[in-house]
Amino acid sequence: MEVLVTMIKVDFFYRQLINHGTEFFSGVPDSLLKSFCAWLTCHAGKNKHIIAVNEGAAVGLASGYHLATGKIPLVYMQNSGIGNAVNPLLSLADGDVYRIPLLLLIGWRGEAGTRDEPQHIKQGKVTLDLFDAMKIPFCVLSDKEDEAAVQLDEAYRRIQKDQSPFALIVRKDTFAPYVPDAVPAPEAEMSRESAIEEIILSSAPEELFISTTGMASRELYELREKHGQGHEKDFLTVGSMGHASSVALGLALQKPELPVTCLDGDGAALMHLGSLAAIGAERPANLRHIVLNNGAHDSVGGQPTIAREIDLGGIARAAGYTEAVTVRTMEELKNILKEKKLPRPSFIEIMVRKGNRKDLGRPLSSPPENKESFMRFIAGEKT
Ligand SMILES: Cc1ncc(C[n+]2csc(CCOP(=O)(O)OP(=O)(O)O)c2C)c(N)n1
Repeated sequence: MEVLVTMIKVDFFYRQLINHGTEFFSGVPDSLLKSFCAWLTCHAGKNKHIIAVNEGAAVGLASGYHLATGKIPLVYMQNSGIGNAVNPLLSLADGDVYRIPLLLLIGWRGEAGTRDEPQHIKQGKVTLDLFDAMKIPFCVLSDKEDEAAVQLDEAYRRIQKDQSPFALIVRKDTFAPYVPDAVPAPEAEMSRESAIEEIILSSAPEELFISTTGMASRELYELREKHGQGHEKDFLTVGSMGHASSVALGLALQKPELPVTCLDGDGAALMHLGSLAAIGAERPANLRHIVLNNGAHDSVGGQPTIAREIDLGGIARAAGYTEAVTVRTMEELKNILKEKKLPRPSFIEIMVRKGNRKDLGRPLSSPPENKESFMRFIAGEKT
């Protein structure tokens, strides 16, 4: 029997939004919203689509847009980002405060009954409960265009009536694929994986690694396998985007005798850029912060970040890191890594290109197993 697969086309959905008067969009990309994000990047126009550094900032940007225009903006995010948005949703946009009308579009990773990564399971289970608790009305977006159109009518009716947010929750495969014309990607000589390989192969045997969410942690895991090394020196921060550097700082301060490297992404570093200031102020002499800058949210579809337009090294230097360098070629990277005297806390920005190996796997150990072997290694016990 033929199974009929229904999906919403993003141009249809976008037209519905425009017809309801929504023409400003801000958010942090999500793999489930990949086609919608790609459509916005190509069609929303200048100053009408801002990829925000974090989900709370997206609510702020949308609120500012509303103050300027009186119109209803849309804020999109993965459900992992709800936590970042809770404060401005409840203390700025909420009906009990400034009453900012907003349409929220939430990618529902980890929905019960779907297979997903460990970091999405709990978030998926509590997603609807979180909106209930925030008393933000919501519905799960239908994958049928006629039903979705009715849901949108109702959502806008509620937003207009309450002058406050309404959320559309988006299941996996709700939006049909949309592949935009090739968007020029920032050029770079190195891949992220080859940079990570060079870093781990040139590091001291006792160097501890705190790696960021997404592909970087998966590549680090597979590279350890490839080189027959164990995983006990690596803490893979599989969720908690933007907090790997804080985990590294917390660890480095308590274990000054151990060298610690944070392997960060540019999107993740931007998400909680204030953490650079915390590292600069604490100045742990054992911490090295490496940002793999591909100018993109590569792990969720390659949407652009602003990291290639700003001077991350300059920010780190101004924050108080002892040394900050940017490297563009493998030769430069090798030189820097061999330069034992690069005093810590050091900041190394590595320009890498977008993309990953097609057969890249996922860690086989669970987060608790990862944590336990990491802690045993630090405690000096045999793993
Ligand atoms: C708070 C939060 N928002 C959004 C996401 C979805 N997400 C997972 S990985 C990722 C992109 C990370 O980009 P970057 O740090 O630049 O690393 P890259 O994927 O490019 O290697 C995003 C947006 C998330 N996991 N958590």
